[in-house]
Amino acid sequence: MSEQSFQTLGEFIIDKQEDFLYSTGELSRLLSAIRLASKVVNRQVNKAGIANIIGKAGNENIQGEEQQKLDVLANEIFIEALSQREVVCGIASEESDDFIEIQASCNAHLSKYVVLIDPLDGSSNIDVNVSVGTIFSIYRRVSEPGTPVILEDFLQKGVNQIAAGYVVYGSSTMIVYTTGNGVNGFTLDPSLGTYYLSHPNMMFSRTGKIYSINEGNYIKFPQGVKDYIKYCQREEEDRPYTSRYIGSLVSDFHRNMIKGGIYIYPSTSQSPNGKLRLLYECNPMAFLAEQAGGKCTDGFQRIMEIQPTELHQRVPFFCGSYDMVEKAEAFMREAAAK
Ligand code: P6P
Repeated sequence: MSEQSFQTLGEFIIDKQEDFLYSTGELSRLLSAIRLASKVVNRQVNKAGIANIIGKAGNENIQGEEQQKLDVLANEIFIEALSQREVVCGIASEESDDFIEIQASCNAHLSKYVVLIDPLDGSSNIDVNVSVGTIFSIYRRVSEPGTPVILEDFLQKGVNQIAAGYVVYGSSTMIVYTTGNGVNGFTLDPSLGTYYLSHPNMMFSRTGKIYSINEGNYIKFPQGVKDYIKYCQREEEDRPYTSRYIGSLVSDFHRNMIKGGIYIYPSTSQSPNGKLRLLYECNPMAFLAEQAGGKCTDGFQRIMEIQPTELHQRVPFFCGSYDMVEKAEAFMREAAAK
């Protein structure tokens, strides 16, 4: 890569600061904190195999999932980086039972942003060297500056997001994010520790030929999902489609945004609300998807219109190329009408 031909993430953040009328630079500092933390996590992920931090931390998170050592470490790294910038008054994380009020300094409680984060999504893939990711979502607090942060600051609809994005720790490490003016992707040059703008104005194709779902759960799926899977597999028109499932949301989403496709994690007979968490997985990915011309629903309604009621609530998730999500929804509505 000829560095001089690409803008760095730092320069991009500053350039885009003007997009925010009367921007005080707080969001820029917040995004820079995420950028720094991602580099530290990237280093840990890349050496996990030799640094004896692979494997389980010996305890469970609120999801009842075995916490991988890197999960715990990534959570600490992002919380530390965000706390030090005095631009975040509260953080909610998949790895922390309750939200965290930032008391780093007397100024933190005056800051206007809260961050919701899945610090290391897909972490069960770490031991088998498959890509993992960080997902983040940023809101303005709804409570008064200077007062303690409250649960309602976090239980906001996805349409209120100020920014959202992910880090994918894959064959290369990338940050992909939006502040509501399109989606841009930045690739890390590890030799310099610098992210460069490599994927400007990322867009989903209107349709695609990749469907991404854990078909091992087929027997537990709602009828509409079963019908859609059979539709994808029929030899008609531009089908059968290709099935691709990495088992890491960030990686499956990223591939679909580049190649076109749909990712589905539906409700099942065992998990009526599916597996993915609304606040720090589905809403940020939905913001990115819509900003990239895609669509994101729970099979019936727009994900970003769902009013959250609990910090770790789950929702069914259909996300990707607009026409593919529309088609899957049509099967869901048809099955529900029977
Ligand atoms: P399953 C990882 O645990 C995750 O939250 C997503 O990253 C991924 O897409 C999904 O769960 C995989 O779940 O049940 O198919 O293994």
